[in-house]
Amino acid sequence: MTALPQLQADGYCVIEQVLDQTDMDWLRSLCGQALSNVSAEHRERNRSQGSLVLIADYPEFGRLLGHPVLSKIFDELEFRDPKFSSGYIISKPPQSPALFWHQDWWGWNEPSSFTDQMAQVFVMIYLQDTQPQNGCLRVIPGSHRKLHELHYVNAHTESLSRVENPNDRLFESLPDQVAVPINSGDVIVGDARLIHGAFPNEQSEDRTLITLWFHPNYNSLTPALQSRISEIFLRTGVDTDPDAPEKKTPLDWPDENRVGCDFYFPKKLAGIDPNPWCRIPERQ
Ligand SMILES: O=C(O)CCC(=O)C(=O)O
Repeated sequence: MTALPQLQADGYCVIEQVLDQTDMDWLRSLCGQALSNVSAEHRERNRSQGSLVLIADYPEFGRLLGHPVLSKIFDELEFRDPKFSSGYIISKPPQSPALFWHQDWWGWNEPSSFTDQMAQVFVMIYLQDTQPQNGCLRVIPGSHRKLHELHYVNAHTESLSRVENPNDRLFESLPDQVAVPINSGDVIVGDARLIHGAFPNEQSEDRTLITLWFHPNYNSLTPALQSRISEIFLRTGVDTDPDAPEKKTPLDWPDENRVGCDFYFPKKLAGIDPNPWCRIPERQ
């Protein structure tokens, strides 16, 4: 299946070998510098993820946002008006636990959440070959459109992030899971509604990933959703990285880092209340 039909049917697709060795070396070096600033407390608080570092603090990531490979992928996937909200470096140390099962959509009050409309997608770039043994992505295919029992569980809790109960079922394998092994240079795109998680990293090297969040058809979203997206972009009303050295947003980036990517930045909507956080769908 080509990328767009797979994304529509399964809720994710893998686009193979689009970033070259130079890109990957540069990303590994940039993420390595950012991760060297991560505190032990941050690691403890995000034990399941491994780390959760906002790329907004590192203006050099403008080059990734503006990379022609991304716009080519978006064209292929027929994203008409993609806007960026946030991005994270998620790095699992050696011998670290699974990432809990979850989905990332927060606008379930909006009726379009139950249609084919994709309001938010992840773009995942793993910085090394990644298989089940070193913590690759695992997904429940089709769960972006067919609600699963796990959609009704709030997985975005501090306790799960800290792995306070390693026996929680959200860390376990599921009968309907599919592993998504990839090679360095591949890019995964997936619908935020998809139930997904990651295997434990059982190997002796870090497993590092960059997740970028985009809104493929931003201009077709309600003003309330657009307003929340702008808040996320501006790091107001939510902050997953409270101990970051300075709280930058991409609007603080020097011009040289914004050029070629600022058309992805959502505009601030004056006088429009942001959509309430609604991370769990109502039972249909
Ligand atoms: O760590 C991973 O492999 C997946 C990260 C993830 O699920 C996310 O960014 O939402």
